[in-house]
Amino acid sequence: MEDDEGRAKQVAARRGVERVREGMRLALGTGSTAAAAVRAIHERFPNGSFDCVSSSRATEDLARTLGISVRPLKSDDRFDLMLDGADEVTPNLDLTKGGGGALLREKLLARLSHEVVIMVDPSKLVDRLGTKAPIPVETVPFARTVLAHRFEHDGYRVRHRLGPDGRPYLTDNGNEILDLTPPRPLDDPAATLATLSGATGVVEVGLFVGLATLAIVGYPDGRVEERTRPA
Ligand code: A5P
Repeated sequence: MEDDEGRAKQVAARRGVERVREGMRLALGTGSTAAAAVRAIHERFPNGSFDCVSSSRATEDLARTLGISVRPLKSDDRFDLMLDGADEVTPNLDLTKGGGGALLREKLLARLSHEVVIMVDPSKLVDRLGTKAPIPVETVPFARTVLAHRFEHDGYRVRHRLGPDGRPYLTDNGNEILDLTPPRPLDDPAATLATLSGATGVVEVGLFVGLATLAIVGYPDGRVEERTRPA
């Protein structure tokens, strides 16, 4: 990550990792910024011991390569801290997530985490969700065509996510993803989330409303801004 965006993500990730303490129960997110955070954890605590669960195989593989052990989720799990990226962040700390396809596991881990710290570069800041990034909707494969038709009818531009090989992208849960571009940015993301989630065959929606506790915005020149949710 050598460009401005990459530098900004590194800056945000390093600041996020300043919140990590030895022995913490950590939920690890997915994507390039979350990966930068995992590398920064390794740099800061080369022999550190943590209790980690990951939101994706990709992050799990990276952590293990660095000697950070990752275990499966347990029924009564709670995490001190989740470190993750996002595709969009509003002033309210509502998020669009799932550009990396890990939305379901990310949302579950965020719900189980005391602190959910989102690290981004400034390109992710928006006034309203649905401005820059599509809304990823994870669907069971059987329902995908029906859901695509329905969402198009509801006014969304719908793109069926494909993998690099041109075949349907499959999540770690074996599901497919529809990326929805709304006709206009969302005035009420909670309402949109409720409507999309209610469609039969939808597994999870990449709108994260009221889950983030802190957003860290890194800039390529090393500056950092921290944003909390307005009271
Ligand atoms: C993964 O599914 C996503 O939610 C990522 O957190 C999001 O796409 C941000 O990714 P980058 O950190 O790579 O920009």
